[in-house]
Amino acid sequence: MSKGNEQACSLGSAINSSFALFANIRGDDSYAPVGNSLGYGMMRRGGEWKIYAPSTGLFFDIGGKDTYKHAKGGDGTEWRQPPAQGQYGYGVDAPAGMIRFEQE
Ligand SMILES: [Ca+2]
Repeated sequence: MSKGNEQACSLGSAINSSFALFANIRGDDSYAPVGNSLGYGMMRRGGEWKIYAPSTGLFFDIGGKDTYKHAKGGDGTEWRQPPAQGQYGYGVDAPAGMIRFEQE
């Protein structure tokens, strides 16, 4: 992948009706991905594919003091992909321990 390629995806990024999970536990990490990364769902299909077979990308980093060289991401923060039909992305950098999701 070339630097600045917005079509690139990595580190918890899903494309075309897939699911991707990136999970890192402990350690001081440095992330410098390019493009749609760090929890991103990309869909190049239309129609019913977006409704019945979405793309979901999740990025979890639990523990450590981490640095991010990307528009998304940050130590001790969470981020979410802007809503779009069939495309779901979420990332969290949490302190040591565990993460829990609750339905609102
Ligand atoms: Ca870490």
